[in-house]
Amino acid sequence: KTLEWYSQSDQLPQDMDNDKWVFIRKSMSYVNEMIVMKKYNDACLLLEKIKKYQQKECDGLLPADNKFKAEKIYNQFKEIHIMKKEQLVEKAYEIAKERYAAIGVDTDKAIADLQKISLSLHCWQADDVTGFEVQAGALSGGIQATGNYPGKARNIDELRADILKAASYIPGTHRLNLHEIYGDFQGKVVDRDQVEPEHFKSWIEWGKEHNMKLDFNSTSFSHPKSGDLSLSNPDEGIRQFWIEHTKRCRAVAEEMGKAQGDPCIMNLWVHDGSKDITVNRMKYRALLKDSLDQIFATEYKNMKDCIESKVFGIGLESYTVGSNDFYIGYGASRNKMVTLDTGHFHPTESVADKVSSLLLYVPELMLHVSRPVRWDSDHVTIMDDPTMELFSEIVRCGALERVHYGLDYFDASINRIGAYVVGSRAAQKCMTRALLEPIAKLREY
Ligand code: RNT
Ligand code: ZN
Repeated sequence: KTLEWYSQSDQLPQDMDNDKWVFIRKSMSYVNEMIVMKKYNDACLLLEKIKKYQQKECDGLLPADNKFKAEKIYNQFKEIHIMKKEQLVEKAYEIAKERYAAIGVDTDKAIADLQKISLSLHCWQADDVTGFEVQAGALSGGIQATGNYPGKARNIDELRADILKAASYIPGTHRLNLHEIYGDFQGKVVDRDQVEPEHFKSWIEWGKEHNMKLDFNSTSFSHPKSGDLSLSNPDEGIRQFWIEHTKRCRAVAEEMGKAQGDPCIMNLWVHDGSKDITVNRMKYRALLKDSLDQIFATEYKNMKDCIESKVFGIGLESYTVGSNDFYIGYGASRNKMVTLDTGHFHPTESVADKVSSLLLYVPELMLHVSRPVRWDSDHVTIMDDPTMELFSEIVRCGALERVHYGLDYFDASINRIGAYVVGSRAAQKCMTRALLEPIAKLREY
């Protein structure tokens, strides 16, 4: 059996009898009229009659009662849609809170913990790691930003504007991670061994004004003296040049930390390595170790050092002086913070697994959250398994406050401000998920 269903505006069959025709054409208009006249009782009575009529005419083919109920519930749902977005979020949150509480997770605490986490936004996504040196050369040191999407920041003002724009889309309070080549050099040639805190004065002021604390990095790449070896260079003149540079960078970081009343974290990564096989692995590492000891001889109160290893760079594939083993040994023996760049390990190596081991031997960890695709390609961070696992491990280790959360990627093929926003929010989502894990419950099993 089939049922033909006509609405008021449908073309009705020629042979339909008159009563039915009048009913279909007019009944809903009467209902409307009564509603307009505020005769709600009459409208209800009429609707009741329509229902009876439909039941009589349809010969048992009306949809089942619970289908009607379902539709009514669905309609309420539509009302919810019109509710203010905020109310909707709050309602959903209340429901989630109850469900999480049932498995021992305090969602209010998770949110409070998340609020405390500042990301250190890397300044170099805005301009493909170019910086503001007057004498700037091409990007070197085995790293590459590929793509030519329009909108690359061309100067300090554009870069600052981009960072602020990005930050406006990222909930929370965040830090800015500067590289030495991003100094405010005022059109002057300032070589790397000449850098002074004054070149970062305007950054310090800018940071204060915008409530962004600063972190810092020495810059070994994109310089005529970079070559393949900087702090491990057997040429004593070149090695001392980079030692001087790095010492001065620590002094800059100290000033930043002092001005912001919070330690400035200074990362030390050098690209040193060789394209082909070397028989001098020990020699270069001994030189790097000695350089680091010279650099770190001065103790500072307002800055903290961290050291970053790597597997290989482009053009430096066969040997990396600052390998993972090298810096773990150095960090553990000198009580230095170690930087874990998620792109600096073998593709199937779990960075998450390193957190607990390292935290037993080094004071703190710095993260360079990135997304390697086949190599250290520095794609924008997304909410993927390795990143989720990394953040989960930090939470499971109870180490939220012993970790600093830097980002490190540079994708020039997409909107650069979007890259900051997507990567930062993805990192925050990974952290949210990590904070919501029912750890106590899982540990019962
Ligand atoms: C390079 C390192 C390093 C750089 C920045 C620009 O492989 O990850 O941290 O990305 O210093
Ligand atoms: Zn890095």
